[in-house]
Amino acid sequence: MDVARNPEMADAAPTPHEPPVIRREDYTPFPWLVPETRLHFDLGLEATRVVSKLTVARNAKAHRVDSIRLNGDGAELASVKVDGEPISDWTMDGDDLIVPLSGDAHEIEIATEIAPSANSQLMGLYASNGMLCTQCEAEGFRRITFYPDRPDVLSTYRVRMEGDAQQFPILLCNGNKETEGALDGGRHFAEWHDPWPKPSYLFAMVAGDLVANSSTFTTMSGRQVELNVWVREGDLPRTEHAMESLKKSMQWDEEVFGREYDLDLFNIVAVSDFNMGAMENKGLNVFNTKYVLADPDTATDADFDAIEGVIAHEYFHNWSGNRVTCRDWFQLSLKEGFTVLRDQLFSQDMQGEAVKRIEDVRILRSAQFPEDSGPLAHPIRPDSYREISNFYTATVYNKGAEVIRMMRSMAGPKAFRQATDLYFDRHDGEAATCEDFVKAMEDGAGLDLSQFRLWYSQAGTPKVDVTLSHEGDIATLTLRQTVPATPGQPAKLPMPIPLRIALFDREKGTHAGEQLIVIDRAEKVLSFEGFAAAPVLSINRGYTAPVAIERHVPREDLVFLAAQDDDSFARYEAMQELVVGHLVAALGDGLSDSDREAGQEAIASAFGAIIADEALDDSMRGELMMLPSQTYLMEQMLVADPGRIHVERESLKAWLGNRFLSQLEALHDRVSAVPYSMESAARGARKVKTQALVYLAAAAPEATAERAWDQFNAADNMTDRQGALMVLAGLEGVDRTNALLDFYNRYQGNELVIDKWFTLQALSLHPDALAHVKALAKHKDFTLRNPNRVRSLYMAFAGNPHAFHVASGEGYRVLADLILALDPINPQTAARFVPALGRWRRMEPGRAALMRTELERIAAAETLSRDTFEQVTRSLG
Ligand code: B3K
Ligand code: ZN
Repeated sequence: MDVARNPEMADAAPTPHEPPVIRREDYTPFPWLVPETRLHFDLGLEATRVVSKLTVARNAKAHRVDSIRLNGDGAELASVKVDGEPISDWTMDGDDLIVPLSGDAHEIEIATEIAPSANSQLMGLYASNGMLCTQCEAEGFRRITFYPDRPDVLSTYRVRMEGDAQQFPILLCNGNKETEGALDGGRHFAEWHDPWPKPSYLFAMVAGDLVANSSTFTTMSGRQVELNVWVREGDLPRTEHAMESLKKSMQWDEEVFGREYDLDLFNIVAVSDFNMGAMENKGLNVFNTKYVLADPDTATDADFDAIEGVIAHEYFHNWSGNRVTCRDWFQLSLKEGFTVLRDQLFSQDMQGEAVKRIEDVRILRSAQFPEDSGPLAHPIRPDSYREISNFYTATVYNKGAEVIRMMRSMAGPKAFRQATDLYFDRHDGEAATCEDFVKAMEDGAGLDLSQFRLWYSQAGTPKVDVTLSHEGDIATLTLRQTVPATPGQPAKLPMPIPLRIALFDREKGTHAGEQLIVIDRAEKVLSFEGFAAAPVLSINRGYTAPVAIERHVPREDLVFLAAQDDDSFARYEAMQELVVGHLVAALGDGLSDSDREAGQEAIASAFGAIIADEALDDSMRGELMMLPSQTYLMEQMLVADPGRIHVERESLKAWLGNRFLSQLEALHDRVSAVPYSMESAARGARKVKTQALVYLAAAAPEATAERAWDQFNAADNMTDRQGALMVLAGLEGVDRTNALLDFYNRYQGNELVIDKWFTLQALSLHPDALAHVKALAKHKDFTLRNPNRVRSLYMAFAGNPHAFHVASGEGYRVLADLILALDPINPQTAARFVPALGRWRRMEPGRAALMRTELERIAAAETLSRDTFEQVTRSLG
């Protein structure tokens, strides 16, 4: 919906009409039940006609109203009938259709016409590469027909699709196909029935020229399920990994959560134009091609893992989301937080627990922490919104998963499983709330979560201040928590924070076992006897709580933990802290030469141990070698100067590269000799290969350009090729140009790989990265119509501090121009770029002012979508 300025206010300051605020506390049940929905589609790319028939009956649990509100958004209304008779006393309230109803049960028939080809928002029914597909979550169904488009209205759907048999040979919908057949004039039809009542956001339909990778899965009760991964013809050879991932997910959900699939058919369709990763529509998941298509030549190891994770996520929604859905959109984390946790646990089992945990925490810190400390901070269960699409956030998803993970840590896996069983039993077929989930956790796992519920209502990343003192044979641990103020929430209460800890004997290098402590007050003091010497504290092992730990310990303790903690996460964490502590000190008041040297030497000692440790597998070595991201470093500082952070971080990289030049070269040589396979050892080798190259490039750019060029040419897989190109893209010289050209020519026409080509340049360390981004925006392959392409260039750019944050403010201008140009085309995707500018308060004053100026320029635009309006006003607020 576009928000136009009120013409009567022409003389006053231009204030766009404000879209209304929707509040959680205003929830009321819908006055009507809709037991059955029948839809008839006459499909066409330019025009599709829709007839919907709803049986409705009064909801005894709601107030009586003598009309029904059917939400709409842009569909052209052709006719309205009630109980078979055309009526004319319907009215419009904004976009909604109000139909008067006096009896207790009726049949409503609505005819609409929509234009899929003109739908650039990619919400509702739209065209992509000549096929038709849908995206209805959160409020897209109302763009197809007028309907009670809210998640607490559950209905069973019968759908008839009719269309040209040549243009749309494959007709897919939710549930099971009941009949199909030919019609006159080269047309055909299919009729689908989904026996499971569902809200409209889970409706899906696809019509197009597709081919399938087909297989079967037999469930634990012996049901044979037909599985299909539908793609465009040329893409079929790249679907096997998706199919295998689906089967593994189905098996795992039975084994670990006792959840069985409930239809005879499970379809996945890959589409190129998609606003996000994928969508869990009942029995018909629609996926971004990025999360389906893979082979070693075109997808990296990380791509393979992401596909496995997203396929699992969408499949797991069949229970956590579809069988038990959300009462209203404020409860989004009920399905998303829980499903993210489920996909994380699955991937831990598939790929290895330690590395997956590190990766998930890295995502939390780089995406969620900045959100939680900025103007867009919100609790995992928000209290209000203007546009729900803006709340599919790292907070709702990733922090939501962490909150459930904490309950699991406190309960233990067995009791947690009892609680999830109870939750599914109790709420199957219902639209539930976060409170229902917590209650099931309490009843099923025997926990008292009264105070823990604060995690659902309070925003902000808690900080835990840790001090360990030692006297006699007693070690005393003092833990103090504070939850920072966030917009609308100035004062906070202490929350229960579960932390797994261990105390190491620093001489022996061992500990007497770990324990879980829960800080449930502002301050907690714990004493531990039997320590003749001060122990080394390992805390938040496995990252049991999504908090920021601030510990006051000697640097040698961090070196000790980085070199030998038996908890892999804690080892990684110690290394990160060592580096963060050093860089933050250097960026503060500066370091004396001796302090700088001491800091660097401590890092070198841990880094040296990591590259030499033969007991470490390469996959973990690769993780431990990674420096904290610049975004995370910015987050550690009250006021950040991105230019200085970049210089300090790069110089530490170069220093380490120089210091360990020969070891890193030897390491690169060793892992380069490992042949390609998907085995974990070979994957680890590839990770280390590019990591080694990164340090070498910082230390010795010219020699490394040659090494990277060799890696690029020798590569028989995308991981090595992309790794080498990433390094080359940051260097000057002919190898850079040649590699970029070679890569482009080799993969021209492969959308997903060309996306990588855009990303590598936008993310590069090259001093002219900003100029490259501007040039790439004019490249013939660039388009604002495809969200993957837009993100491949501009998300990468916004995540590249040295390009985005150039002191002149030009980077901010480039991003604001993009937002303004994209907003009228695809508001949901446009609004996703606003948070990058919203960080202005945490920047040094010069950049802060420039960022604000750009936000104000966007706010002053003639028309703005509800999505962008909300993000910009909150960011300025
Ligand atoms: N549930 C969808 C997300 C829909 C986003 C709508 N703006 C994908 C997922 O989380 O599985
Ligand atoms: Zn999800």
